[in-house]
Amino acid sequence: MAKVFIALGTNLGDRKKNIQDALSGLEKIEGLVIDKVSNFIETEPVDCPGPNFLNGVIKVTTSLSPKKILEELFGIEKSLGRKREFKNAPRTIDLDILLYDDKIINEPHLKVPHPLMMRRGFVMSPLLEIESEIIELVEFLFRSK
Ligand code: PH2
Ligand code: MG
Ligand code: MG
Repeated sequence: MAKVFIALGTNLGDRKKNIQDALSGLEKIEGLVIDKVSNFIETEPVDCPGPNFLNGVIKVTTSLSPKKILEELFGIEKSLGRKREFKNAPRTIDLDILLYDDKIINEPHLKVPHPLMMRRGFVMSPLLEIESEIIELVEFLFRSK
């Protein structure tokens, strides 16, 4: 079973409902169990225009491959009506894989650990809230890249 951290972000529509809907979508994925859910924090948009976000992080245990998780996340984004009009356009929900065990993955549509995670307070703050010890792995992975 793999230990995976997923970031959630929303800045369009009813943000609290979007988070709830995304979490219930995640709960329904077969072969994936949610272990921890951070608080959701109000954050100002970083590197994009638009309204403020709600951001949080969850920890899951899963038997699914990184690719399969990515597909499932994409399906939930789609079911919540996400449109990709331009890069970093306001979104009902964005679901990003942050970490998948201690794997380093460098594929065109899948980069793990998430390349920008360490630079983003809206990711690191909820991540460290739920699992402060993970910082050592994160630093190790970024040194190894
Ligand atoms: N996501 C981005 C770009 N900028 N800013 C905040 N505050 N929260 C996000 O989730 C976010 C962002 C790209 O996915
Ligand atoms: Mg994304
Ligand atoms: Mg993102």
